[in-house]
Amino acid sequence: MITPLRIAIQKSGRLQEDSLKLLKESGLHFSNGKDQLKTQARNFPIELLFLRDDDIPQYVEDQVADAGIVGENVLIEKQKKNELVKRLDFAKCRLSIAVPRSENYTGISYLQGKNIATSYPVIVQQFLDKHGIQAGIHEISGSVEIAPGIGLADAICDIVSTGSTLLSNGLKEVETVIQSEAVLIATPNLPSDKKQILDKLIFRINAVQSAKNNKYILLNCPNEAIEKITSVIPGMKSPTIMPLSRTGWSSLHSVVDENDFWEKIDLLKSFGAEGILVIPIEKMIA
Ligand code: PRT
Ligand code: ZN
Repeated sequence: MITPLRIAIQKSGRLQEDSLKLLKESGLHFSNGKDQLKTQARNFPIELLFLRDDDIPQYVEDQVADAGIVGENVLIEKQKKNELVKRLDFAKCRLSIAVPRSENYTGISYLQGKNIATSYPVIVQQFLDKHGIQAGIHEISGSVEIAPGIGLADAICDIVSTGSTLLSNGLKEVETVIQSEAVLIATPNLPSDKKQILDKLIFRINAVQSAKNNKYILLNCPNEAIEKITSVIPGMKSPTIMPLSRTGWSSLHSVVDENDFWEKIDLLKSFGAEGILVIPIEKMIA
């Protein structure tokens, strides 16, 4: 029997839903009943452990879990023996320093001798050291944003996404310390049977991610425009061209990167493309 690869994901919170969604899109079927501590995929040798995100790096270091999904902020803060295997493109945020809006912040030297409240003392210390600043770090585990208001600290360092939490607490963001997103981590030097399972999973995640970043495009064009259009949307190898029943016209199928999609559409229209259809792709393997 194959020993399953054990992956730790967040039990509840901001990472849980997207972690499960990614694994499901990668073709794993499992039941995830509420309050379960672990579950086994029905069609793939993977077992999921549901844990608090802060504990995942330690479990991975101890090899109780072989891999895990955490925010990069937690990975860096915990300083465990974890390998960053893959960035996962969700739960994007940044860890930033913020000060009361009324303060005249002139630059990083403002922080010299000040007190900073944070749940990320290691990352903050690294940041201060890098800039040669001496400041006090006051570690608190939650509601960091209220610290300046109650006189606990002069500044805070916390996760920012939209910025509305800072705004509603009378704070302004003054320095970005790190950018973060969800990451897949693993124990370094996994045994080869488990490494093989992890590699298969990574292959599938890559297919899911490429599909998200690309669209399938179909259009009609006069035959003389095929060459120009192909140079704009070359696709994976080359576009598929099929003749239309109307003489002198073809249907061209290709793949286009989501990011430069609108810009390319304008160009394609200027070359004479018509009847452009753009369709989502579910999985994409180059
Ligand atoms: O219970 P457990 O310990 O597992 O969860 P947790 O409460 O520690 O973590 P959780 O679920 O809040 O966040 C998990 C991970 O999501 C974090 O480690 C980040 O990597 C990522 N993430 C992404 C965020 C946010 N966005 C985010 N906006 N984590 C927290 N926030 C909070 C932030 O702390 C602040 O209070 O949201 C507020 C700021 O949001 P804006 O939109 O107002 O700027
Ligand atoms: Zn946590």
